[in-house]
Amino acid sequence: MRRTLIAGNWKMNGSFAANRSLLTEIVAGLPASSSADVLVCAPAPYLAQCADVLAASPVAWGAQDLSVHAQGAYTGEVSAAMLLDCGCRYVIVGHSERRAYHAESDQLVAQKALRAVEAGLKPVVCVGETLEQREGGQTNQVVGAQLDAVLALLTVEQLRNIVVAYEPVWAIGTGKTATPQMAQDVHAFLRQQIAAKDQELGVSVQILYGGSMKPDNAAELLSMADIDGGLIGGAALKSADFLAIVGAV
Ligand code: 3PY
Repeated sequence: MRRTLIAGNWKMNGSFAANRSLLTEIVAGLPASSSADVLVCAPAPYLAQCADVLAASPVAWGAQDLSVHAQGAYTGEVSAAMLLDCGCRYVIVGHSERRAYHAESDQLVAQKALRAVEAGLKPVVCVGETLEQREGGQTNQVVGAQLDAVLALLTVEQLRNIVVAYEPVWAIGTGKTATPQMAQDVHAFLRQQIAAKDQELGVSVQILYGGSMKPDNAAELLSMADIDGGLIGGAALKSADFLAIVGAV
């Protein structure tokens, strides 16, 4: 049975003071009997703070991106080894904001996913279509190609350590959410694609939904058969909202 993962993507938000309150409130408010795994993905300068505040808690922390290079003369980049040094277990790769604003291709995202698993990190591989692509009937083709690049580069053994996140671009930061059935249809398609690579992987890989998941739509989205959790944007910055989503599991 797949576990549910509720992951916060803080994006480029936070400060030492604000993070301390947010993290402390999340830890204090976690439902005692929750069956969900909880993760926060913080900006790189705050990962050591996450390690400090969360070390004795059940909340995991991770990064929002990593370098495709292992080390060396890559000014501004953060390596997988550095993320591990900060205690990260997960790293987001291929978020649509990186694909759109930093021209990350499907191939680069796949290489980053490979770099992450080789180092012992779990990549949360984001896929998603734009509004234009959805309206043009290209959703499966687009997310299929994004996922395929990862499925082609990683071995079945390595793929056991990935998480997939379906985030329709038109639902990110817009307040618009895919209906549970729209999301389920894409999740089922992605799962089929993973199963075509390896039947058992199709059963075991977690597929999260992202794109304006909020307390008032989380329970319905999370009740769908192939939705194994959420990658939460804005609502991850407010402890009450984030905890309400964890509580919806
Ligand atoms: C959002 O929900 O806005 C996200 O992009 C989560 O990654």
